[in-house]
Parts: sequence; structure tokens; C-alpha cells
Amino acid sequence: MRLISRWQNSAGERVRIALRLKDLEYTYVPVSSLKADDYRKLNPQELLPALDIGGQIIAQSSAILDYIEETVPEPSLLPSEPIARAQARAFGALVASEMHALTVQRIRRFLQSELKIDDPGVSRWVRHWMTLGFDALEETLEQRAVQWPFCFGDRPGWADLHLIPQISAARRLECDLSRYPLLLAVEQRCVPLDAFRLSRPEAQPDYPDSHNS
Ligand SMILES: N[C@@H](CCC(=O)N[C@@H](CS)C(=O)NCC(=O)O)C(=O)O
Repeated sequence: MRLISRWQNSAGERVRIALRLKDLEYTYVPVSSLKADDYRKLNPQELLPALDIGGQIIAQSSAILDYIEETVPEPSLLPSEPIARAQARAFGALVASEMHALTVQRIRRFLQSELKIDDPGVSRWVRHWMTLGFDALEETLEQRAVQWPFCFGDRPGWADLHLIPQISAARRLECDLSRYPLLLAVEQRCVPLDAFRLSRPEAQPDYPDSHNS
């Protein structure tokens, strides 16, 4: 399996974490090592990540995560109890569809360059969608039937692998996260774990040297 990604690719980080939680070996292929045309031929959506399984490409992190979960069911990324299972999926969907998709770099660029929205306006856009999302995520954790150490269980899974990259993205975009003690407590538990630590942007081979200085 080859995972085509980029160091600062939140959707790719979700997949990197999932692969490591399941102890699956994969080759990390920085998109910068491919010609733009070659990547477009592999993945017409041109977004990252893409999973290459012997020449067959799966795009979209949610589809990749489903594929991984279906083909390697154990250890499962999802709770076994159906309601908690659906809630973990809903938590991930909130992050991917209602937060990340609205604040990702190409959306911000479009607001700036096509709609001529100034920097404070773009920051306001980002903070709006991040705040709505994080408020709902925090309240979701408050309302859980059981106050597990991770989002939906005693070990990290689907919800956590969506949450952690989104928290990092929010910090890069200077969002205030101090109002989210439950989310930050989950982050504290995830960060030292190998699956999360080794999936961080700075642990990727294409992480630019300039960021180390
Ligand atoms: N819905 C997509 C989102 C993918 C996405 O927006 N990826 C961004 C980065 S997180 C991207 O490809 N940006 C272009 C780039 O990094 O070159 C998924 O979950 O895979």
C-alpha cells in the first residue's frame, strides 16, 4: 500500500493514524515526489490523500478509512455498540464535512483571491466554522453515555483520529481552544501514542527543514 500525502495534510493524517492503529505497513509517498500531471492521472480530484493499492486508487479519506476498516476489521476503529458506533462516525463526519471542508486552504484561497475577502474576513470565516464545530464536539463528549478516556472508548479510534489533526489545524489557524477541556484532555491522551506521534506533520519525510529552525 502506498499513501500519497503531504506533511501538512489533515485528511492524510487521519489515514496515517488509522493505518498505524491497525499496525498496517504502508509506504508514504510525498506528493511532491510526483509530477503534478502524474498525480492528476492517478487522482482526478487532485486532493490528498490517495491510497494506492497495487495501482488501484482510492481517494477521499472517508472512503479510505472505510476500506481499511472493512478489509482489516481488527482492531476495530469503531465501538462495537451500534449507537456509540454511529456517534463516533457522526463525530468524524462533523470534523471532516462541517469543519475541515469549509476551512481548508483551497477554500481560504478562493475567498481571498476570487471573492477579494481581506485577511480579517477570512479569519472570521475560519473562526466561525471552527467554533460551531468545536462547540458541538465538546458538547457531544459531555453528553456521552460513558465518560471514556478517548472519544468513544477505552482506546483511540475513528473519532479521535479525526479530532487530533483538526485541533492541530485550528492551532495553525490561531483559533482559541481554551473552552474545550474535554477535547483537550483527549488530545493529551492521544499525543504520546505512537500512532499519533508518528503521524504528525513534523514526523513526515517531506516536512520542510525550514520548519525545524
Ligand atoms: N474530503 C477530502 C479532503 C481532502 C483535502 O481537502 N485535502 C487537502 C489538504 S488537507 C488538499 O489536498 N489540499 C491540496 C494540497 O495539500 O496540495 C478528504 O477527506 O480526503
